[in-house]
Amino acid sequence: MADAQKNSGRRPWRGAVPWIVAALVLATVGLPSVAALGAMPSAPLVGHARPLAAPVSVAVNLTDAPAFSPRFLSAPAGSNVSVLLANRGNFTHTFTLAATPGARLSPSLSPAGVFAFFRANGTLANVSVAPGGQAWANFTLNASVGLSSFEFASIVPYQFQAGMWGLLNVTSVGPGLVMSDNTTDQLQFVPNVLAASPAHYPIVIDVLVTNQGSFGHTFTLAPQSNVSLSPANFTQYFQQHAPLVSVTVPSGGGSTVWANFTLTGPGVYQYICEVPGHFANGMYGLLYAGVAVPTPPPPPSTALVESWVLVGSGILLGIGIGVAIVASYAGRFPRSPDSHHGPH
Ligand SMILES: [Cu+2]
Repeated sequence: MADAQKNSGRRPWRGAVPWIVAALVLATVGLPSVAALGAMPSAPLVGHARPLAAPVSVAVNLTDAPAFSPRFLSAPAGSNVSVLLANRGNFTHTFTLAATPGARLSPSLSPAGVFAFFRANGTLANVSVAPGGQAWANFTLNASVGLSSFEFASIVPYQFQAGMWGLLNVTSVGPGLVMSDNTTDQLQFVPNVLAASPAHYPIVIDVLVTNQGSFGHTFTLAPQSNVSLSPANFTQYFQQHAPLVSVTVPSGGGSTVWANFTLTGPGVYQYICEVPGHFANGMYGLLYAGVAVPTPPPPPSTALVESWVLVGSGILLGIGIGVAIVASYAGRFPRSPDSHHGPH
């Protein structure tokens, strides 16, 4: 009889269990995801740049022959090249690399002529290495350099004349960073946010623009960062500041064009479509180079979801507690033997 009393006193609680469990489940499952939603921006569609050419690292010995060993180096266009220079001799040598592709030193040049050559053609690297020492020559091969070769030499007098020269051959053509964008007949760029995080400047960026609609467009990029163009002023602006790139996106679905340009520094660069009326319709985008894409505030719908989850779990918890109170209150009273058949 005591056991039966205990059981009947505990059993009424069971009615509350599903409600409390439901409330807990909603709270534990719903709230974290709502919290995540709240923290997460309504992510704009962002096109991200990706590197194409992997960094290249090579080692070159500088000897008293005098010579570079190896004499011929290779790297793809659009790559960062690091050359570890080790001077194995007893004389100072330099690794002086011409910046002009295809420019070749004439074997008959005097020491002064060698200096003049590098002054005229510029240098991608000019590193002097003491006897027994090591040094790095770091430089970037422009992505749009094309298949070519860059000559390097030691500019210590008479070392070039004695044979201390070599060639860096560009083995493949490729952009530094590539990304893609699309144009639509709704007169929009999709995405209208491009993000690039170049490891260095200048950086060549090649954007493949694909026409998803039938109208023709242009991809025209402002040469200055943080300039806010308007449909009223862009024509005058571009007359005074030549676009970094301006290409025509041919009409017809699926047609593509590459917009290739070189950025000299980080910033937010605006690009627009110059076809009359398109920019006014909102056909522009922003390229964030080395600058974080701003995160917009969470949309109102997130707040709605959040409040409903809170209210919902509160209601369920309230029902559960109510059922538990009623059940425990009812459980204190002895029942008539036929009470479980329901009220008459
Ligand atoms: Cu357009």
